[in-house]
Amino acid sequence: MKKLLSLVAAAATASALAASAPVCVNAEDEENYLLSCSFESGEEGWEGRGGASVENSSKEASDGDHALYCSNRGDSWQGALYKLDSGFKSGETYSFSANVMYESGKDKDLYHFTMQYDLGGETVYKKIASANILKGRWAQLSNADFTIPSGADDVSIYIETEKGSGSFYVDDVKAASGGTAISGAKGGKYILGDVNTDGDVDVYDFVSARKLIISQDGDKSAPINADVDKSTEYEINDLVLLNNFLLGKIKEFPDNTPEPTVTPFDYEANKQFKEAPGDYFNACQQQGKVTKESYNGIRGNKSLYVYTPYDYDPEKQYNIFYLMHGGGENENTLFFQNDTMLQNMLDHMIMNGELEPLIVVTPTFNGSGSEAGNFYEELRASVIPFVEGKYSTYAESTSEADIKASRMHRAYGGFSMGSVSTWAVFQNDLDLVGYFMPLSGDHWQGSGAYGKAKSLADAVDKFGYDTNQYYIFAATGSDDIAYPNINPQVEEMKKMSQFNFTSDFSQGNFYFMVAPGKTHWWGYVRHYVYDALPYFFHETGE
Ligand code: FER
Repeated sequence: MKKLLSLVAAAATASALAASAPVCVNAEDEENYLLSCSFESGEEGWEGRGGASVENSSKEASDGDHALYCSNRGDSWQGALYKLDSGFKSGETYSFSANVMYESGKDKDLYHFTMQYDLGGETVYKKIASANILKGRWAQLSNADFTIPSGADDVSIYIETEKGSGSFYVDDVKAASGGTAISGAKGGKYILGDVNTDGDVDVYDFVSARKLIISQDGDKSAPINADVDKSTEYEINDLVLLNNFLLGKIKEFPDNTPEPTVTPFDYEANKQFKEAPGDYFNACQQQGKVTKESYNGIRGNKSLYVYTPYDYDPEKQYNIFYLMHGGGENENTLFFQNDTMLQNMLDHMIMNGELEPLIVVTPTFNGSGSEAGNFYEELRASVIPFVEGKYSTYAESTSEADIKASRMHRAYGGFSMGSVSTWAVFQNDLDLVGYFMPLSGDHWQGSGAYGKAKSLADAVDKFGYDTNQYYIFAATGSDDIAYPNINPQVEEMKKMSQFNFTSDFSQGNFYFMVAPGKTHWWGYVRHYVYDALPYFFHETGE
């Protein structure tokens, strides 16, 4: 009864309200809200947009005990949506507010509170409010003067992100008549100098900043708001700059952002098999070069091939990908066989901007004493030092320290027995390699699916890496003879905290792509390389 009364009162005071109240308005609401979603009693009419899921959650809340949790997002525009009812009139101005929070991924992320409507036969998307919000902090997205354009029909509001597909929480979504100040979460936004993250830059931030400098782990615990010069580290210079800013000696902070060593990438969270265009296997007008090299390593004299991209410049640094052949094949397989023609594919991908120029090496596990399962020893002792001493990669020298320091610019993959060698490289050389592409082959260490997965997880723990410091893009065909071997291993890995399953590597580190109907053949597998390789080398591991 109380609920009904408050709705009636709200309808009486706000002229723009329709007879039927929105699902969200409930008994606790103050009377001047046209909409108020507290999520204390379910999803309250909200739905997933474009395939995302929404559910009521009691894990987090900006107010009360519940919030709306939005997950299973495949893309940045998939989010949480609410259809406004006819109480909201086109041509009228409203005040909108929503609190948003996310728990994992980047330190800050750009969120949008967006309106969607039909106008003159077209769907229009218009940002109500946007903010760069800090990970783990509730932040308010609000706009007190937002006009729904005249003629707009079928109006919805939703929360989305600029990039990525991470999960987030929404709480306390409110609307009132235009000009109404709606209070929401305070602070929680990326504002340079807002060290205590309360939403203002003032002397209290200087007090917090000074405390952080004095404390032992100040650099680690400082919010990114304290790194006012964007150097990626919080240090004395930031404190001095904040002081000068507060005293009015400087009007803005200098930008000391370091030169990026990786490029950003718009990952798909659920990457599906896609064949390379047919002409990618014909000769390209901008050709790289394939050079045969011989080296004398721990398993004797052997050959390998090195692909250098079109316009290779030894003064520049290149990412490097070691790609291993399967059983009964050799170092020639990848570049000189009709069902591979990898050079042409790489040339086209690079020419068309799908892949940054990189070096690709095809070694072999053939040779006396050498086999797929122990190639990791030769990779460490002989192959990487030989190749990267001669070609320009991110390794500053061939010392083990410099090879380790450049591991996020190094990938290893392989097909069939080459995939067996890839899992072994993961288990034994994780300190040298950051990205892995096992194709149509399982791990041959550990017993049973669980044992295989466990031996990989144990390796992670032994080396001591965090989940943002190694990435696996595995693939095979649904009709591949190796599928029944890999799939159970993948299912066990998914249950382990070391592996977070998604192809959005800004959110997780492990993916398994299954190509419908494909069998155990390079003619298919080369397309997995086409799909997976662009996903590598975009994470810093920091
Ligand atoms: C597998 C891993 C490797 C697999 C086959 C191989 C059938 C290689 C076989 C060969 O080269 O003979 O999971 O599944």
